[in-house]
Amino acid sequence: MKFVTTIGARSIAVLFVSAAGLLSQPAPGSCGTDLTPQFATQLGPLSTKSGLSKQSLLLTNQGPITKGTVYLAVYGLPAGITPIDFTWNSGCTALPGAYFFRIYLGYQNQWEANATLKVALQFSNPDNQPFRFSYQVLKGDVLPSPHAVPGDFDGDGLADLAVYLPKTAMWQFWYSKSNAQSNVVFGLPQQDRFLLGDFDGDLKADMAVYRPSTSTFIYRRSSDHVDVQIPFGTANDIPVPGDYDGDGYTDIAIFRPATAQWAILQSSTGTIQVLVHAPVGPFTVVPADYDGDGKTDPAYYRPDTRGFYILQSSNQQLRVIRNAALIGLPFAGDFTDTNQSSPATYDPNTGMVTIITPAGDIRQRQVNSHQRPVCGNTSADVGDEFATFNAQAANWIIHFEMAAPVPPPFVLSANFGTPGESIPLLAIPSSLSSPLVP
Ligand SMILES: [Ca+2]
Ligand SMILES: [Ca+2]
Ligand SMILES: [Ca+2]
Ligand SMILES: [Ca+2]
Repeated sequence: MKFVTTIGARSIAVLFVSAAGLLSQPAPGSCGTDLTPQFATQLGPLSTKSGLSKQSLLLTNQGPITKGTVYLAVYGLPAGITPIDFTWNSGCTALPGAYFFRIYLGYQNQWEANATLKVALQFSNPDNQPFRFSYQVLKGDVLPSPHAVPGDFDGDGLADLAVYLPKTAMWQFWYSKSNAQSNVVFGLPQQDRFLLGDFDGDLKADMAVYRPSTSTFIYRRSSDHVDVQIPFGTANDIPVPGDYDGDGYTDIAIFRPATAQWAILQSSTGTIQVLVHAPVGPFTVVPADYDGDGKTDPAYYRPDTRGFYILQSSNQQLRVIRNAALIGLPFAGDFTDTNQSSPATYDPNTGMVTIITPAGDIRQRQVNSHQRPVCGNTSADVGDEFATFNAQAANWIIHFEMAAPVPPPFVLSANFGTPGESIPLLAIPSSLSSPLVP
């Protein structure tokens, strides 16, 4: 991404980015269930040119329909050969040195019987040496699923600068991968509220809105550009999409304040899960993955107690994080590069940002007051950055390394959006369509 103005050395790093944001680590020791005997494999020829090797595999499912994330584990590579675009390095002991490639199974996340999929592999091969490798087809039932980086519409692992114009339902994008910009109208002007999510699980954000008049979720699948409408819930529900079942596909979900119910349409099963997580008094919903298990946790913030109330998906226990400094607009982001969200607030009156790290440490930054807060992963590291958006000027200021005890001077400034009309897509907390409920 090329920014209009750059301040500080970090701008160089931003121009050389990778899909590092997609990396996550599997649980040690677990490699998933071996499905290799179920699949017939046809290996394409290995071609090497200028230090880059390519080989394709055709995998045919000779068994029953397989639902859920499937990986190709590649191992036994000679020294000097490194796969490109893999999902993660192996942390499993059964396949030492294995690289995992996620096989995208479409918006339904299933592999039909007798269906064939092609997996195209690329390797860095500086010496142009001939080589072979071993592989396994693995069901990812004990592995975490990769997730799209929120706000990453072109799938390069970095959030794109993007805004929504409520007056015209116009979406404006500045893609980090190509540096191109585009405008798309999606939704109904003045009515629909934009949402964030990757509903078809292709690791690209989808344009999505919630239509309060009909309680309908509408999204455009980035994988095939088909629009999907799903009525869910009733009037006065708050849309809270997230990946609550952890399969890498965003789930349609609502929070119903009257009954304290979180109703989640689980993408992995198609069934509705209802959780009760009750706020008392004024609150804002702030679902995120606070315990780092790859599943969104229902959560809310209470300004009266300055606390985050998190229903942890890993153990179904309530965790309360309170701190007198948690004042203003609540949000959550992975500021410690641990795939774990930290509770945070931005006080529009003072410009103070407060973060409580997973270790319980407090981090504070003084930034501009009276801005729209934004949070997303715009740089090549794993975690999120905090940014402010000036609506009048359509100016972004991105602050790096929020988790460091001492703030380093890494700041980027960019002008993007339509001055006076834009809401940044990663805006907090309007991305959840959740104004403070008195
Ligand atoms: Ca991107
Ligand atoms: Ca998508
Ligand atoms: Ca899901
Ligand atoms: Ca979680």
